Amino acid sequence: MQIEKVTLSLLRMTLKFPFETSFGSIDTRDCILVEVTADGVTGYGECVADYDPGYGYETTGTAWHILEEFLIPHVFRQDITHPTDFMNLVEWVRGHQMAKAGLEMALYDVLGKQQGKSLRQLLGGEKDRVPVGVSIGIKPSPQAMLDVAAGYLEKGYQRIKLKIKPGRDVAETQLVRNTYPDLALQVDANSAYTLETAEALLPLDELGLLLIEQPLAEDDLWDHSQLQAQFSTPICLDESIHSPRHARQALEMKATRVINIKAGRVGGLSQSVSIHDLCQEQAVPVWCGGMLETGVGRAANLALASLPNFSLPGDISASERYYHEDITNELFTLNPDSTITVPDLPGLGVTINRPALKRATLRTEIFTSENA
Ligand code: OSB
Ligand code: MG
Repeated sequence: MQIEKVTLSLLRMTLKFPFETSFGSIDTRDCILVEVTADGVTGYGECVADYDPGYGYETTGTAWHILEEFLIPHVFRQDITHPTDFMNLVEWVRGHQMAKAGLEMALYDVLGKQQGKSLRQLLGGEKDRVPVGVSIGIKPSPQAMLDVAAGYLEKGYQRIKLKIKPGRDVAETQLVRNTYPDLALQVDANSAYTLETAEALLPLDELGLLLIEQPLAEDDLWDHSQLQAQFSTPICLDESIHSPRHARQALEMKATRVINIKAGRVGGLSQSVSIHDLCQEQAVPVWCGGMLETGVGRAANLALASLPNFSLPGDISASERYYHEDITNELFTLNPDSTITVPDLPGLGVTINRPALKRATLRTEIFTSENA
């Protein structure tokens, strides 16, 4: 494909409810929409970096810089036949996985539209509906957490994830567990503990949780292996895994028994498939994480989660759970069996709601082979 034009748009999406994690509370979610035109076909990608570097080091500011200065000029100079070419081409850019993944997703959308194949087909997905759950932010009290969980169960979600941080952890998880003894339940600490302070989480090991997600720092692979040895509940790594290599090392070190795959965090969809395949060979379950995506990134997550070893429900909730106004015309809804249907139109299978996009856009810049 010969890339003719790339448009970046910085978006600020207004959440229906504040979302609190161990690294902060947000009312709005920023991201970058990447629009690629190649051979007359336009594809979309979502770069999931947020305004601030609380989840990882990337921000919309760093991602814009890396895209503008390095990734976009590079793709204008190359002939790319498949998105996996792109990943090899930009390997020389160290890190910045979210910036790479945003552009790569748009290339997949273009390729799918050119070939008349859905992203699910391009990635080798099988399921046409994928099991999903909901990720609930930290609340001011255990009772408030329980009330919110009850509301989502009423809507039909069959798997709940509770965000936790020191002091807002055991009591809320125990309350939800005692109220719903059979619920598929898991927690996510977003790196809020150290090997020492994580001792406070030992009571969670009695609650039959599916997994405990990212208790320790991103670069604490070794300490995660020490912690896993103290817990019978599987530890699941999110922030720590940036590549198939990290995934292999974490498994060899027994730092994790489950992996949360987010295409943004690992440099794109093709790397996500590699991690999926590696885990499948070792009978290690994976699931699709979420970054509060718009309809664009949500469509990609659904396609990814349709691969066979995505054996735990994903953090891919219905569109209505997130934003006052999404930027796609297609809105994803929850099926009664706690699944969401995977799009099957060519590419991502979504179209852009232009007026909504315009309302969410803070800044746009167009790059062509002449000005990049
Ligand atoms: O750690 O999984 C996480 C959102 C932003 C940053 C990190 C995380 C999350 C979520 C949201 O848990 C999941 C979703 O998109 O519904
Ligand atoms: Mg997480």
